[in-house]
Amino acid sequence: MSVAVVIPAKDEAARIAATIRAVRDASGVEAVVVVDDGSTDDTARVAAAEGADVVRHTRNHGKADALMSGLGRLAALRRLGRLTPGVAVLFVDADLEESAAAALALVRPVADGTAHLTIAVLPPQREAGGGHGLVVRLARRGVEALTGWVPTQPLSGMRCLSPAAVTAATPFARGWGVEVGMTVDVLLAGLTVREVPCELHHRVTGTDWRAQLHRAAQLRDVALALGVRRLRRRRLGRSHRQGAPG
Ligand SMILES: Nc1nc2c(ncn2[C@@H]2O[C@H](COP(=O)(O)OP(=O)(O)O)[C@@H](O)[C@H]2O)c(=O)[nH]1
Ligand SMILES: [Mg+2]
Repeated sequence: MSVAVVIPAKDEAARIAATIRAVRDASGVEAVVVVDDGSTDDTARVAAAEGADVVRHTRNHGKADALMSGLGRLAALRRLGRLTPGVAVLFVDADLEESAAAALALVRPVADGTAHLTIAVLPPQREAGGGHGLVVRLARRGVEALTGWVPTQPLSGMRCLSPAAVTAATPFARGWGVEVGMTVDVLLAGLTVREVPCELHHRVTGTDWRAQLHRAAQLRDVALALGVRRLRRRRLGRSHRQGAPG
């Protein structure tokens, strides 16, 4: 049940150590890569001190690029013989702290071949807040319209992918569109997606201006990821019709 963990992180110095510790010593975890996406705090140093393999972006590129950089590092580790070819990849947010261990439940269905992509479904969170309901609804309806499948938590970032799912899902949709784009691309490639309840707890986005900015950026990136895929499908439909024998 081998897996390589990729953790995207921006200004998570206060939480990253606990998150890394929660996954690093679990059986089957061959690598923990933290992608520090232009943090202005100590995230990279703390992550390295916990034994993670740290990739640094000198400036902020967004979550999708961070995950792509993580996959790049895994490819390099594979070439160096430090990672078993064909291992599953587990994406884990940096703000889960001790609860991150629960994300390892995503690995088994991928490792035993019953799913190509597993997605964590989180329980109600301890802190009040959240409330990006608008983006969640847009994402859910968008995925349903394109694939027929209705995700419970379409923006959930904890995901385990088989090598085939990685191929189908890359290059990722930009920024915060990465999760929605990934779900659609993996399903449209004919691969199996499964949701798995996981006892995960993360920092809940509040309601201050920073949180509002986060939601606006999420809304933009999710809408873009869906729009691009709708356009692609339309173009594909057109070329099929043109190619069809008359
Ligand atoms: N790469 C990257 N990761 C980010 C950025 N902002 C947040 N993250 C990370 O992405 C994950 C999810 O972000 P978070 O703020 O918790 O969003 P939420 O869970 O949707 O409210 C966490 O691991 C963050 O550290 C960013 O600009 N770039
Ligand atoms: Mg979070």
